[in-house]
Amino acid sequence: MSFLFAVLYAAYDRKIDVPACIPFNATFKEPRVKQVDNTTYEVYAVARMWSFEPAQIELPVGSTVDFYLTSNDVVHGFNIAKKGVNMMAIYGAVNKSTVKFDKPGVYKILCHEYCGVAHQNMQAEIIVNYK
Ligand SMILES: [Cu+2]
Repeated sequence: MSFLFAVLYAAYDRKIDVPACIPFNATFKEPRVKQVDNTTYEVYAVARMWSFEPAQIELPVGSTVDFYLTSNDVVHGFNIAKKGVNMMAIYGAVNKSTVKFDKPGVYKILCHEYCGVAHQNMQAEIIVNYK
């Protein structure tokens, strides 16, 4: 129990979103980037053997992004290293994490859960730049 509080406190203190599991429906299997307002985006990411869609995501500096993640087949990982994001992509389930991109750069998304022969090629990228 105290571990849970420690995790929640750490997340709150560092302003890191705790990944959440949300109810699944088929619309989460349509990969897309949706702009909600000037600084807020939703990314619907779908992992499959052996790629992520969308494979390239372009965002302006200062964006806050809700990532909704699911898998089309086996379990995959979804790691944005520079952002400390570490989620699992699971068929029939949706995981969510919110990330703010304050600095320009290329942020690699890597699969960190072994998922078959081409696992090591499984990546995507987020390009954050000034508009
Ligand atoms: Cu993999």
